Amino acid sequence: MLNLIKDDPELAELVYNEENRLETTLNLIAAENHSPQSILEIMGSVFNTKTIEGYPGKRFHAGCIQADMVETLAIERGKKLFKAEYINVQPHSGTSANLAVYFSVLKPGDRILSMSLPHGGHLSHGHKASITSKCFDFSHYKVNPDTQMIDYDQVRQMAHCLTPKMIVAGASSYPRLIDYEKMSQIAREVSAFFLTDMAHLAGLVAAKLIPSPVPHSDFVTFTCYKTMMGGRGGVILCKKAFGEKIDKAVFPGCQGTSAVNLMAAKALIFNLAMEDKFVRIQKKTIQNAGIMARALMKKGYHIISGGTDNHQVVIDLTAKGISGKSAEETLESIGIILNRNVVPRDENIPGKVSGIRLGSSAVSARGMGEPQMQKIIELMDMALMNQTKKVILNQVKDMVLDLCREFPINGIVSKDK
Ligand code: DSN
Repeated sequence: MLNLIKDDPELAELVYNEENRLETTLNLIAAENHSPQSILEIMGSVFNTKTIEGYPGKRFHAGCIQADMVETLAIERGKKLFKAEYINVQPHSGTSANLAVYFSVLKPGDRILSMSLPHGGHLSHGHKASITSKCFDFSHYKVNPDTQMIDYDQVRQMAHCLTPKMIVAGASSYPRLIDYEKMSQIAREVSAFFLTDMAHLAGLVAAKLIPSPVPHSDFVTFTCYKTMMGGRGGVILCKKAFGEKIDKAVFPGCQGTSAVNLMAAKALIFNLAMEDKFVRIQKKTIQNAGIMARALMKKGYHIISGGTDNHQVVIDLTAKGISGKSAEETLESIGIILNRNVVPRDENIPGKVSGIRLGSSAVSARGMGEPQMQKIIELMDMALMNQTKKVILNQVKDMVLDLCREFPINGIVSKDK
């Protein structure tokens, strides 16, 4: 950071403060993780400079020898890791990846069936505020009101009634496994393409700890910075038959020049994901989420779907008389960082957010296990039950800080020495 300190001390200080914030707080944001230092290094490398358009061997600018090798490495490693027939590593984000998939085989206005956002879906699955809903005609399936899990009979019924051109599986707030085989069967029954967005789950799938959607899906999209522990950016996996269409939809269809530094970070995390250490962290991630869910239920919290099979725990706070926003704010004030989250009951009340979502990835990457998860839930509960009591909140904050100091972030997720 020596050059940054010279060129812009104000920004350098913000970087320093952010490092400090991460070290001194517990990160329970389900869409975040701590990346190896080498990921930060490659993202800030000279590959940031290179402008490229096209694909390896077919570029529109000179000087692409190394860039071609970087993209090829990411392609080869990604295909191997996920056992995919075809891969495109250029999307700038998960939303870009999803847009490219929609535009690769659909025409504007075509119908798509995906999961409703308050029930767990993602903005780019056709939420009214997203451009995706302006380009395509989305309908949304929901979770079963009793089990709060996907109701496959409802999905089938909607698919047969609406005959969508594409069905989307995948969610940003759904703590249960998805039956990809069943979803793909439903898609086949109505001759729809089948896309799975595994943005939240890619690391768990890469570690082979939960079922992979790859064998069952025409297209799979994901991002690399959540459970995957890598840098920013999206990826598309698909059947070989769609490869050419996907490539054209990404460039020049939805994007211009792609980010070589991000593709290099993708190549790097695909390599690290084949190591035992990555698998151990992902195992811990799933165990830790289960421990937190059970500890919360013991304390009387309503856990959406009654548990978790992945890295997420979603809590409906209505019965505790606390809003998602006030829980998020109280917890941030004592150093526990998570996000307020809509839950199924919020779907018809604009602006209402009754829940919070926890993720176990970052604390697991830090090396924490069962005793720390029990402690975190103890501290969370103490803070939420004493939201107006400054003295208690300060005591809890000190205990959070002690826990953070015991488990420093640096070096945790790099290769075993
Ligand atoms: N999809 C958003 C989330 O899950 O929080 C950001 O990745």
